[in-house]
Order: sequence, then C-alpha cells, then structure tokens
Amino acid sequence: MDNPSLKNYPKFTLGSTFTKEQLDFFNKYGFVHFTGVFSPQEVSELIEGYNDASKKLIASKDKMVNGIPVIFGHDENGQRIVQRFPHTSKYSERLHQMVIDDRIQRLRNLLKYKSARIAEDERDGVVFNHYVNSKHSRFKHMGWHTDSLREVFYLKKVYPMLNIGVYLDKSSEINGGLRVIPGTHKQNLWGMLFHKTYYRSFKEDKDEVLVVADPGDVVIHHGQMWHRVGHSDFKDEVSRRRIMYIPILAGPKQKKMPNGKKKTPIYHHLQAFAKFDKK
Ligand SMILES: O=C(O)CCC(=O)C(=O)O
Ligand SMILES: [Fe+2]
Repeated sequence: MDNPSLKNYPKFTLGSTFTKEQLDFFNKYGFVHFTGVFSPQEVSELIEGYNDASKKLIASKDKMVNGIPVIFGHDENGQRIVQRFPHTSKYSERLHQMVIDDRIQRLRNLLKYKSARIAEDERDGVVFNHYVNSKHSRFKHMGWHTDSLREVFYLKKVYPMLNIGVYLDKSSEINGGLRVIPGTHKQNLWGMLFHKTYYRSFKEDKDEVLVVADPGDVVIHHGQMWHRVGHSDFKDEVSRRRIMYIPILAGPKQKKMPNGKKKTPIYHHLQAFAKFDKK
C-alpha cells in the first residue's frame, strides 16, 4: 500500500462540532470514522426496525421502492430477506427517528454547502444493506464504484455528496468489509469514470484501506471516492454484514418518485449487471 500510515487510520469521537483534526482528515482522505455513536441497545432497536420494515415490504409484494429496485434473497436458514432495501426509513418509525436524531443531522456540516441536507426522501433514501454468504443469498459483496456516478448519468452539475454508514455488525475482512481508496474523492471526472470498471472489478487495490468497525460506529465517505465491499471467506452467520447508508446531498432537491410509478433511474440498470452473488 502506498499509504502504510493509513492501515491503522485514526478513529474519532463525535462531538457537537467537528475538531480541526477530524475535518483535516476528512478533507484529505475523503472518509472519517466515529466510534460508538450508537449504543448496543440502539443498534438492537435499529435491527428490529429493519426486521419490521422487511416484513412489511415482503408482505406488500413490491419489488421496488420509489422506482428503486430492491434486492431480495434468502439467508442461511432459508428465510426470505431484503438484502438491499432502499428508503427503509419509510417503512420503520424507528429508522426514521434515527435519521432525524441530532447525531445524524449534525453530520451535514461536513458538506460545506448552505443547501447540505440529510436526504431521507431523495436518491435511494436510507439504504439498508444485508450481506450474507449463504447458498441462496443474492448479495455477497460489491464491486468498485463511486456513489456520485449517477449525477454524471443525468448530465447534472455534480454537487458533492457524502454517504453516512451506520454499522450494525462488526465489520472487517472476516465478513467482507468496506475498502476505500483514500484521496480519490479529489480526482477529476475522468478518474471518476474510468479509474476502474464500475461494479465489475472486485480486485484488491494496492492503495485500498480496510475499514474495521464495530456495531454503533459511523463512517462517512465522500461520494466521489472509489470503494468496494469484499467477499467473506466464511459462510452463513459469520459472513453476515448489516449496514445502513444515509445520503448527505447539496444543490437543488431531487424529485421524489411515487412508488413504482416512475421509470427506474438508468443508473440502476448498471447496478443490475453487478455480480453481487458470485465470486
Ligand atoms: O456496504 C457498504 O459498506 C458499502 C455499500 C455501498 O458502497 C453502496 O451501497 O453504494
Ligand atoms: Fe457505494
């Protein structure tokens, strides 16, 4: 790795304002890790919120939420589960409460725009990812990508966006783990488009950094940064990885799509080609 010092990158405590050290780290590398933002009790409640939301969505038979495709699969017990669940907080009051909690709301200040907001109703809303390496799982890892590509697809001005990751399981190479390439949030448009093949390349990068996190940790990454999620070498329960993402957006508000009525964003057809379930 070109950045050996980042292997054990610093982790911070979230206060009412950001310290200079936290801001400098985030601006330089494009991500920042806060430990213990949510208590074990809160983490259990959030998982409960997702379980309730999943029951509602499965009962509704909807395959999309606000035009965004949902990934369903089966866990190690053969139970039907929602593996990529957009707009989850629309199905759970507990998850909605988390989004409006000041610990999440104050993170918008990382984006230096007046219009910066926690965008619960825009893009994919609050996305709940549930990876598990079981026989009938359809979501086991995620190839290299940036989260800002879709703005380019719409030929819109690319306002920077951030993604807040709320960890619900321990996360490391054991269950896949998030890998980021520090500093790539500063690349130009060419780099954002062509540095790697979107969703189709999975290979380790010499500059990647593994995010090792505990339940209740919050890791924010810049939307223009390259990242991927590894494939667990283990099976079933050990491979389980649950994490929520909440976008911070700036610029004009993106229109909400009525459930299933509007066309799926073109960008999601690209994701549909992603080999989430193979290795
Ligand atoms: O699961 C993760 O930590 C990352 C997921 C991700 O990159 C995405 O949903 O865009
Ligand atoms: Fe992503």
